[in-house]
Amino acid sequence: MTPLDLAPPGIVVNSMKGDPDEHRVGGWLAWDGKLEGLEAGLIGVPFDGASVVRTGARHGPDAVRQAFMYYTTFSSRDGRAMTALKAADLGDVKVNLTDMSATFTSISNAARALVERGIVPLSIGGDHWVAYPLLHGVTQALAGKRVGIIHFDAHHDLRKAHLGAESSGVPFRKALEFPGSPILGRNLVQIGMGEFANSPELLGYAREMGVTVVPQLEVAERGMASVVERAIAIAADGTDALYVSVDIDAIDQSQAPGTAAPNPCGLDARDVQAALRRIAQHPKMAGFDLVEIAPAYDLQGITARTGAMLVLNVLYGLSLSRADSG
Ligand SMILES: [Mn+2]
Repeated sequence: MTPLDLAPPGIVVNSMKGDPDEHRVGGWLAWDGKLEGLEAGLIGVPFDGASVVRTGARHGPDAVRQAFMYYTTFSSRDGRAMTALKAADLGDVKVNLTDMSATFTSISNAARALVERGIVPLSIGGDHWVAYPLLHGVTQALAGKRVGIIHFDAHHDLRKAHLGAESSGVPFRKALEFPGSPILGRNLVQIGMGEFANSPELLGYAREMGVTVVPQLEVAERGMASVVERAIAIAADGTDALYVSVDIDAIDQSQAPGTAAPNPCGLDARDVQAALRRIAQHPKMAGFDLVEIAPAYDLQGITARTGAMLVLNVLYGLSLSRADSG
C-alpha cells in the first residue's frame, strides 16, 4: 500500500473547538492521526509552479482553511449535520516549487494512498496542473477501473503544452492521454467555459475526443440542475468512479475575484453549490479538487469563503451518500 506522507496543515483555525454548541468545521476536521475508518480526507496541494497567468494559488489551501472558521457542519435546509461522515484535514502534500517531476510523484502518491484506503481525497490547490497528478494517483489506486470526470472551469484546460512545457492549461488533455489512462473523452464533461476565454483548437480537440462541453451561456439558458443531471449520466456511463474538478475561475468574479484569471460573466456560486452537493451524493464519487484560489488577488477573503463553502457542500453530499447506504 502506498504510504501517506504529508506535512501538517499550515494553519488550523479552531479557536472555538471547546464550545459544544459551536459545531465549527475546523473542530470537526481536526485529525487524530488515524487513517482507519476515514471516509474523506482533505489535503492541501500548495503548488503553483505551473501557472502561466499569475501565480499565488500555493496559498489557496491555508486561505480556505482559514475561511472554515465562519462555518459549521449543519445544513439549515435539511436540518441535519454532516458529522456522521468520518472526515479530517490531513495536511499538505510535500511539493517542491522548483521540481515539477518530484511534485508530480508526491501529489500522485498522496491521492493514490487515500483512494487505496477507501478515503475520498478532497484536494485544495494549487494551480490547475495539480489535477493531472491527482487524477493519475486516483487511477493508479483504481487499477483496471474506468473514471469519469465532471470539470467546472471557464477554460478547457485541454492544451497540449505552453511553449513546449506542461502548465496549468494542460491537466485534462494529460489525464486523457497518459499511458494506460482509464479516462475516456466521452466520460469527461466540462461545465462553464467562458466567452472569449478559449480557442477553436481546444474546442476542436474536445469534440475529437468526444468530450461534452457546456459553456457558461448554455448553463444560463438551460439551468444548472438539468446540466448536472446530464453531466452525471455521461460521466457515470460505463465508469466505476467519478472525479470532480473545480477551477474557482468558473465562478463569477463578484464571488471569486481572487484567482489568476477572474471571470466577469461566470457561473453563480449558488448554482455550483447545488451542483456539487448533488454530484457528491453519487455512490461512484471518488475524488475532488478545488483549484486556483489565489489569496493575494482576493478581496477581503471573498474567494476563500466561496471555496470553503464549495468544499463543505462536497463533504455534505458525501455525508448524505454514506447515510443512505448505511
Ligand atoms: Mn482550470
